[in-house]
Amino acid sequence: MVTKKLGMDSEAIKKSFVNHMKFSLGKDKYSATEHDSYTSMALSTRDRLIERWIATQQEYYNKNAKRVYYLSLEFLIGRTLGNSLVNLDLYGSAAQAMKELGYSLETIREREWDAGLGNGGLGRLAACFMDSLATLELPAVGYGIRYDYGIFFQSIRNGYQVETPDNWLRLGNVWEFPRSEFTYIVNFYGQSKDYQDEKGAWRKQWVDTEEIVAIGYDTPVPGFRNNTVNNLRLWSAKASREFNLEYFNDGDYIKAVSEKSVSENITKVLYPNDNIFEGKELRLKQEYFFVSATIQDIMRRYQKTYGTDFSHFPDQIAIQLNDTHPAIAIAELMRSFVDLKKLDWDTAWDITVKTFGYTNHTVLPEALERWSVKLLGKVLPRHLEIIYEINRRFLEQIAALYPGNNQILRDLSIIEESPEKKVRMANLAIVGSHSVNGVAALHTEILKNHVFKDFYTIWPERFNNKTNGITQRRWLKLCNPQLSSLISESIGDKWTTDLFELKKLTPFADDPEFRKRWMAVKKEKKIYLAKYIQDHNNILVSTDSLFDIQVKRMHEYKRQLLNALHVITLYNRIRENPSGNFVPRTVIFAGKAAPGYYMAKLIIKLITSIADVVNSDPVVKGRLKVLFLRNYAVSNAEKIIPGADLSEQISTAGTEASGTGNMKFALNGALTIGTLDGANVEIREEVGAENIFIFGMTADEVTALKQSGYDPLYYYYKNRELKQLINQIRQGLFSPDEPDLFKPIVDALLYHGDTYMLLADYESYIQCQERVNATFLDTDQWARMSILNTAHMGKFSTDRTITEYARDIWGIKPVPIKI
Ligand code: D6G
Repeated sequence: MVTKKLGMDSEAIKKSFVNHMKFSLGKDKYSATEHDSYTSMALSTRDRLIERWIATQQEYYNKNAKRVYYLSLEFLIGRTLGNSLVNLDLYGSAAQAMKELGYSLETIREREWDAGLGNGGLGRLAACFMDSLATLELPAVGYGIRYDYGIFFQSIRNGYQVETPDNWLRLGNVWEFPRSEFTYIVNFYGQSKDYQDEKGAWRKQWVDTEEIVAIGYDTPVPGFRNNTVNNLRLWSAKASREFNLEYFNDGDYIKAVSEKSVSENITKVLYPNDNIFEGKELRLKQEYFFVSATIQDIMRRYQKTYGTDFSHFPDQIAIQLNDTHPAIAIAELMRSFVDLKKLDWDTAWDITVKTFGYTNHTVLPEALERWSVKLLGKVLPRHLEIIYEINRRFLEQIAALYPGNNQILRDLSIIEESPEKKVRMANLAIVGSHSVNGVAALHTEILKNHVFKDFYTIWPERFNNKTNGITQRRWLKLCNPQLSSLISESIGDKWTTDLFELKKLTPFADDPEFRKRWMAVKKEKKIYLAKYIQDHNNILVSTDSLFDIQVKRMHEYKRQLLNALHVITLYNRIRENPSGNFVPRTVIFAGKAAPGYYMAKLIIKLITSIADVVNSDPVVKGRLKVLFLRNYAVSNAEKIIPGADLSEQISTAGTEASGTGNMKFALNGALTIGTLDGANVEIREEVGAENIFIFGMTADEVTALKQSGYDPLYYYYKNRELKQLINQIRQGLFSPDEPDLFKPIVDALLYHGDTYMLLADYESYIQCQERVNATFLDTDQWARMSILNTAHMGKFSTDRTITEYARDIWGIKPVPIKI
């Protein structure tokens, strides 16, 4: 029997919707809740994904195509309904269908809870990559963890961040399919033992382990306007049946069953750290758990075709490590080949290195994963042995290259000797991969010339740059339909799959009529954002003011504090000259702080305290407003970013690997104020220095100043306004009930070395903000710059990024899907 393809018109969608309401949910118009309407709409959309999904997966087997496996501990997906509708080209008919049934698609979409399975940029990048892989018809599978609890929900109480758990699955998740047939046993603890195999050879065996079962949950990921639907497979932990037999035998049934939940804890919660390494045992278990299940799954798929002939492995399989979080996969693949498949070490190692690629995401020393040898040896004893063997062979090579040079051996070694023995996961990842890439040009240069300098000297061919990107389907078409329509009306809609098309907007910057329409759309998005702020944060803002926005994770290196210092400067200036002319500003912050990151949380409190003082001062009324929006997430980013006039990208040069928020803002026509850090450097190259506000030290100047002895007090005494505002913080102007509250912040700046050099960049930042004000007053000029920013964002599509990965690192080709 041949089933017919499901209809894509509004009539067909109405039918699906009504059917799902009745037969999938068992509801009628009397009992249906808003969430039921969301679910019915989502299921109707899902039906249309499934046909393409099955066809895609079949075709990959038929064509025996090489696939890339993208291993990431985070996939920050956000909502899926709107995105699926856009990619299926179904949004219009779905909206129509809902209208005819008396619903609003926009309202329905608001019912969907974000899949917050990530912290920030790294996780969102993985989600954008999945979108581009499918759009480019590339055979890919994403592998990760299905956390029961994603990134915490942030509320603000008394100005402080308060975390509550994000039980995102409580109402179910229509987008996932549990695949109980893809279950694997994952082992932990135990010991490594020698034994003689049937041929008399001595081998290693990992025994006396604790077993946990991994179950795969599949989520379809559609490409844009094609038939490709790739697979995202996320693992969930289940206790194995045998696990507590001993207790059963002892008759302690209750203990056996309750211990079950302990092993299921592995996939319970996402670690809420962004750019901070916390060497916790449970985290190590998460990393190994998902890696082990993934490698077994990849092996199963490979062996379906090739059995025990592993010679085709690197021609069939590319594995990309999204940071070092999955880097234990290198040892696991070696274990699988050598211990389980009985390959000799050299053959196994050759395949392994050809298979893996490693993406580095940060140069911050506190973010680099260094597992204690003791812990790794306890949890994964056999892997520790393998890592030692990899290291032994590697250092032998190095010693031959650099006879007598112990320093280089110490620097390159996978094992750090003192003060405590640690496994450097980045070193393991580099040694075990044929490709190492940074995520922006500047970042890759820093890797080559500083962080991994010696590795670069011995293996220059391994290093390459892949500047990050964003998917324009979510970050323009879906989140800003108004600007999308204006653009498509003017230059057609090819930009949806070829972002370089946007450069056709360039001549429109000189068209006064177009500029007017452009700014009218901007205004509409500001009004929409203002309404969101009013509804969710209960604050009224003026849409005539300059919307100055910094939204991202809270981290000292990102320097939200520098932005706050600018706010105080503006406040003081208005207070000192109440009748002066000031460009009205609304300064908007949002972002989560890691729950254990004391300084980041104190900075949130400082910002909310400044907001309390500024927003209630009648002198500044109508000229300055400050707000901290709670719970920054993908779904509200889609509302916040299109409403921005100014995008704050002000990290200390040399600290932010790339940034992707910077790209999202510029794509939506915001102007950037930023340092020459991460991808800002390339954004400036693309939009032209005259269309971006750059300030502060370069990465080289930062290094030089650090080396020559940086003295923050020098800047404090030199700049009157800076001194004044630091004194105000110190004296409790923003914390009258607790004057010493922000002393740790002042101390960090003045007496503990001001690690991120805010004081050195302060003056240049303030002057740059003055240029922003002057430009904002010239509406025509601002509009021109805004259009030119959007026009020159072509490079920053993940379509470009992924094309480069596929060509340079993975060696994979598109597989078009016909149905
Ligand atoms: C998805 C869709 C399903 C397909 C499966 C393939 O769940 O139709 O059978 O992927 O999984 P693998 O065989 O590639 O693991």
